[in-house]
Amino acid sequence: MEAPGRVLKLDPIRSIKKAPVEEYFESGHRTCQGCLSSLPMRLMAKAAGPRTIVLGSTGCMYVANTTYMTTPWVVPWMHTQLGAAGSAAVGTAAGLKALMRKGKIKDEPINVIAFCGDGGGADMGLSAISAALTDIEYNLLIFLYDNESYANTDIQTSGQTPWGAVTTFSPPGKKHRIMQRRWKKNVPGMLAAGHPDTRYIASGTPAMPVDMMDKVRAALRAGGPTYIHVLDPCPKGWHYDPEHSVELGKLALETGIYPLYEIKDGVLEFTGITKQIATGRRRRKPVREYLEKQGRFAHFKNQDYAYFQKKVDEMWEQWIIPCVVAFSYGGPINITSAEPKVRNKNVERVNASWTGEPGHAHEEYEGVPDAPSEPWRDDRVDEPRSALPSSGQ
Ligand SMILES: Cc1ncc(C[n+]2csc(CCOP(=O)(O)OP(=O)(O)O)c2C)c(N)n1
Ligand code: SF4
Repeated sequence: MEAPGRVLKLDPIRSIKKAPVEEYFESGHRTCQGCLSSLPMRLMAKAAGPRTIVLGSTGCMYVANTTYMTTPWVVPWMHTQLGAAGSAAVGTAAGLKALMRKGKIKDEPINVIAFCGDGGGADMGLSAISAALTDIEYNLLIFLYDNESYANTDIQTSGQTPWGAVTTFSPPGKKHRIMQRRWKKNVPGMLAAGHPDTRYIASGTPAMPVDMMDKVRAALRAGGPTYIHVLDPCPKGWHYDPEHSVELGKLALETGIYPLYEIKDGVLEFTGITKQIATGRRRRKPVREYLEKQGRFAHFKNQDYAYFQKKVDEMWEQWIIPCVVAFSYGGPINITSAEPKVRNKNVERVNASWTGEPGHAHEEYEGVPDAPSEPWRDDRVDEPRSALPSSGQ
């Protein structure tokens, strides 16, 4: 399918040597040491190049990047209201198109990228992103950087905060060890399922920079409204030493908690470490390896690790497309035994490479009691917590 308008010629970035050396998100910002939300800004701008307009929703990536009279942005950048990434992207793309049609500016392809945090994109701005993804006549990319909290306003719980994590809104207390009882929303899966005309939706992480930059270019080449979700470890909110940011991003993939994939014209393909797991070439690590490196899970007991593991195992073993589409087969129509034409093409594609042996880590948990279905029903602790876990900062 052709892009709805002209798009810039952006070659795939398959290795770090293919990445441009020029920077369009420079030094001069004030993000925390080890911030893996500023790295995707840098990589995204590098991949998109100079003919790009960036719009930024309120959050760490706005506030820390706009100290009075300074900014790290080399490309044109504009602040947009929290929750308005989708609307700002459509408005800008439509405005550019109108100005070009009227001959007021040169008619040329220009990338429009609107970024937002998980608070701005997965919660407040979700409806505007959804609307933007149905406006198929405009070329734009919505880039959600997910640090799993409202970080800028002191680490509040968002729809992307993992189950059980400590935030300022969910501290473990005398009566309840687990205060954040919601499982993380599956935003890219939800957007892909509900917006079949969107030509490109992907997940990434700056811990895998080549994969992430390649996906930015693929989205911009595809044209139309597109969406990329990136997982960004945040030393301040996740309570770990900043030197471990990249390691944590990789562990999120290696444990299978966060999958990497792209959906091009409705066809899904896993990428990187997730592809290796899905095709049986790599075993998933126990989720405990990822969780226990972060102070926000320091209050976890064995039953909490076991519950988390159980939920991730379910994602891999019971979802119609592992880790992506949260339905299982069942009901009056038995899809597994139906003719292939009844299935959707994504399922066909995945089944072709899916071994059914995800290599999950049950055996690593021998001796741990079975995870209760709702562990917080029995989560009383005797002692009050004296302090938040050490952050190493
Ligand atoms: C409508 C509105 N409500 C609240 C705020 C206060 N506010 C500023 S940044 C922010 C958190 C944004 O969180 P997120 O989008 O996840 O980005 P992060 O800070 O994590 O980078 C909030 C609540 C605001 N600016 N506008
Ligand atoms: S609070 Fe987190 S997301 Fe915000 S600047 Fe610091 S490390 Fe980055």
